[in-house]
Formats: sequence, C-alpha cells, structure tokens
Amino acid sequence: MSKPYYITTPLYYVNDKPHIGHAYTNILCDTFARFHRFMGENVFFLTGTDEHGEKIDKTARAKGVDTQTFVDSMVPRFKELWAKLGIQYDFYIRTTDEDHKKSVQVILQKLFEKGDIYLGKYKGWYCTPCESFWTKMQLVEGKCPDCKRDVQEIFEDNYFFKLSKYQDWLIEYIEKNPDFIFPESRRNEILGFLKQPLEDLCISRPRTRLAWGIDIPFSKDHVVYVWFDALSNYISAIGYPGNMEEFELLWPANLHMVGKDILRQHTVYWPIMLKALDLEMPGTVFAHGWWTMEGAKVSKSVGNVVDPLELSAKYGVDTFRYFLLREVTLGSDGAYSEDLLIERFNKDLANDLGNLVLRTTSMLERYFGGKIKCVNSGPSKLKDQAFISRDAMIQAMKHFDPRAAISAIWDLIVAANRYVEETKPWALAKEKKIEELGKVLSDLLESVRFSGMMLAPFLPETSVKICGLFGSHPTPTVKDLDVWGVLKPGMTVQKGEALFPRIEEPKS
Ligand code: ME8
Repeated sequence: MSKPYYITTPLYYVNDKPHIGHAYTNILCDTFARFHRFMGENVFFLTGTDEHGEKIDKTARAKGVDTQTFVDSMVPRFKELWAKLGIQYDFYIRTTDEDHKKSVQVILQKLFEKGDIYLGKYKGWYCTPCESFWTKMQLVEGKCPDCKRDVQEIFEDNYFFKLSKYQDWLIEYIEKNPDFIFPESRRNEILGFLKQPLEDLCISRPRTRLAWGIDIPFSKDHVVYVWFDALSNYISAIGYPGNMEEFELLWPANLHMVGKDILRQHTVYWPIMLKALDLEMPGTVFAHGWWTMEGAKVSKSVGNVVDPLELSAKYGVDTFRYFLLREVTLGSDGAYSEDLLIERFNKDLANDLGNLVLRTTSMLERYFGGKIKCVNSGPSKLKDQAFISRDAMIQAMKHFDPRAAISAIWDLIVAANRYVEETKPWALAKEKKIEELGKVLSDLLESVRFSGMMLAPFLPETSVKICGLFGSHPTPTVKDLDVWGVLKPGMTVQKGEALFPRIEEPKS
C-alpha cells in the first residue's frame, strides 16, 4: 500500500464546547482530506482532544466535578459537532487514552536517557488565591493576570528539554525546506524568532501544584507539561512506539493544520522533539488565520463565541462550510458576521449554483420530458471551461488555496448561467429548433454534472444531491472528470429541487 496522506488538526482543549474557530480548522482539514481521496489517494485524517493541564483541571474543580468525569462529559460535544458537520476523520485521539499516555512516557524516557532532558530550576510567580503559576511574560504590570493581586516569586525543581541544542539545526532545516511552514509570512516570523537564543523548555509540573497530567517515568514528583503531552499525539495516535508497522506506513504527516496561535509549538518545539527522537519531519505546518467578530478574536475567554451547531442547523452544513472556505484566503484572518454569510448564500449559492441546477433540469423536463435529446459533439465553450476549471481547482488545492479552488468551480457555474442567457433555450423551443435546443441543454447539463463532481471536497451534501440527479456515483474521483459527454441521448436527468432558496433576512 502506498503511503496514505496523513493530515492532522490540533487537539482541542475540552474546558469548553467547540466554537466557530474549531469548526473552521476541522472543516479545512476535512476539505483537504476529501480532496486527496478525490485524487485517488489513501488518506488518514486525525483529530481529537487535549484533556490534561491546569486550565481543564481548574474548570472541572470550579464545577465541582472530578476531572476525568468532566473531560469524559465534554468529548461527546466535539464528536457530535464533527458528525453534524460531516467531518470524515479516521481516528479520534484523546490525550487521556492509555496508549497515548504510555507513548508519551516512552518518548520522555528516550529523551531523558539521551541526555536531552535534565533537572533544573524553574522560576515563576505564584498567585496564592488563584492557585496559579505565572511566567514573567504572563504577568500584567507585575500582578496576577486573572485577579490582579500581588504574586510571589518562587523557584521549582522541574525538568527541561534542551531546545537550545537543536536551534542551529532547526534554522537550517527551515531555511532549506521552503514547504515546511506556510504561509510564508509565518515562516519568516519563526525565522525571526529563532534569531534570539532559544530557551530550554520546561516540560514538567510539580505534582504538588498540578496532579492532572501524565506521570513522568523518572520522577514520582512531577507530571508532564501539557504541550509536550499534546504534541506527541501526532505520533502516538498512529502507533508510536507500540505498533511500528502502522507508524512506518503513516509517518511523516503530510500536513499539520493549526491556527496561528499555536505556530511556535508546532514549528519549534515539535520539530525539535522529532529530531531528538530521530524521526522524520512532517511535510508542512500550515498556520491559518483567526475568525474575528467586531475586531476581536473569537474565543472562549473573550466570550464572543459563535455556535457552529446552531449556525449549521439554521443555514445548512454546506452553507456554513461554503462561507468559511470562500470568505477568506487560507492563512488570512476573517471577520465573521451572519449578514455576510447570508450575502454569500444569496449571491453564490442561491443565484449562481442553485439557480443553474434548477433552471437546466427544469428546462430538460419541460422541453424533453427529462430525457437527453441529443448531444453536442462539436466545439463547446462550456467543455473548454470545464477542463480549465478542473485543472485550476486541482492546482489551487495543491497550493493550499481552497478559496481559489472554489472560485475556479464558480467560473464554470457562472459561464453556464451566462450561456443560458446567450442561447435563450426558451426562444429555441418557441422556434422549434429542437436539435439546437437539445445540444444547448446537453452542454448545460454536462456543466452541472461536472460542477457537482468538483464540489465533492467542498460541499459534500450538495455534491451528492447533484450527482444523484444524473444517477452518478455519490463519491466521484478525479477520473470521473476525464470525460465530458457522459450524457447520451435517451438518458434521464431528474429535475433538481431548489437547493438554496433565497434568504430574505437573518433566520431567528
Ligand atoms: O491550542 N479562529 O487548543 P484550543 C480560527 N490544545 N481558529 C481558531 C479560533 C479562531 N478565532 N479559535 C480557535 C489548543 N481556533 C491546544 C492545541 S495541538 C497538539 C494542542 C482553532 O482548544 C485553531 O485551530 O485552544 C487554533 O489553533 C485551535 O482552535 C486552538 O484550540
């Protein structure tokens, strides 16, 4: 078996339910996963949840529940959302899984024996009322960032991972591998950051302060720092080190999709962890932008969250996916508003796509009882456009640009609508130009069929509906796009439903 395309999402913290930002990353990954399946590749798509650490432990305690019970109660909320959004992942990892915990311990032991982990002193500031430990960077005007009270300087015995030892190697690696970090602005940001000496990473927490974490095999007094634990998931989930056969088939990951907030962990800590373990580097770490609302990042702590379950129930999963994928170029920030979503819906989905499907299939029914009359074997502008759109869509996806990929598909949809206006099938029918009318309709319906197949990675539900009108395979592949002219005289095409009826005002 050839190496599957291995794609990952971040593991989300379970201290609160998922919001639009989490949905965005998973929709992006699902789109790339579907695209690679569409291209005929095997795909392994990993997602999951990050369940250790102080934040989660504190949230559980504030609710008065045992932490394990709390995390167990949160996971179904993520899984339910992924099911509703049609996210086709292959494995869901929880950092509280026994296999994951064992894997993290093996990793720690290896790095400890190699001398890359050592015991040192960790300096920080402690807020007694909040029971929180802060680094200097986190303090606000020297006070606790949560309660603004005084903090005490403390020193702890902790374990450190020797990032500094690998700094020169990392700089050289990033410089020699332009595909490793995307977009380029983020790559430059990391190269800029690496101009300063790298401090070693404190990878433990004293058990007296935080017990909710993975045990450190060489110290009964410490648990693992949550980032070291969480990053290891990308290899623990695929069998490292318990099932090396599976691991060797899947590793290295082709794409780690993350938000720009966690770029440094994925492009500094993670590659160094892998290098220290003598493992290969992932192909690409892509850091996407943030969804904002009224200028602020959508986040649990700001409290301006947009509920993806509610939105997709109101407007449909494909509408939600379409908006997120089409509104911004991957890598940039995007401003979310329901009005913008409705605008996109009415213009692109209702006026362009929905209208094309409904009007072409209705005309076939009205003029020819739903059967293809004859086909156009001569030159065809729509045929030319269909292949241009197909190639542009594929190229755009290879360059991590789903927005441009959708735009390429829309070039065909818009061209087909324009063709209806130019050829005026209703006039041809009136003038009884049956042969010409038949050819025009067959070209239009081929365009609908082509568009429906190309939409599979982006709007999966809509694609299945459109393919269904032609009795075609519900999960097309790129091979289906080799042929224009599948429709033959006598074949039936069903009349489509109104896929996206216009929305006049926000739904309540
Ligand atoms: O950072 N816009 O988990 P997390 C776009 N557990 N994407 C957003 C977003 C926004 N406003 N808000 C969140 C963690 N995201 C760690 C990760 S990985 C080994 C450990 C998305 O629950 C985006 O992908 O805070 C971001 O990187 C991620 O959620 C952070 O999720």
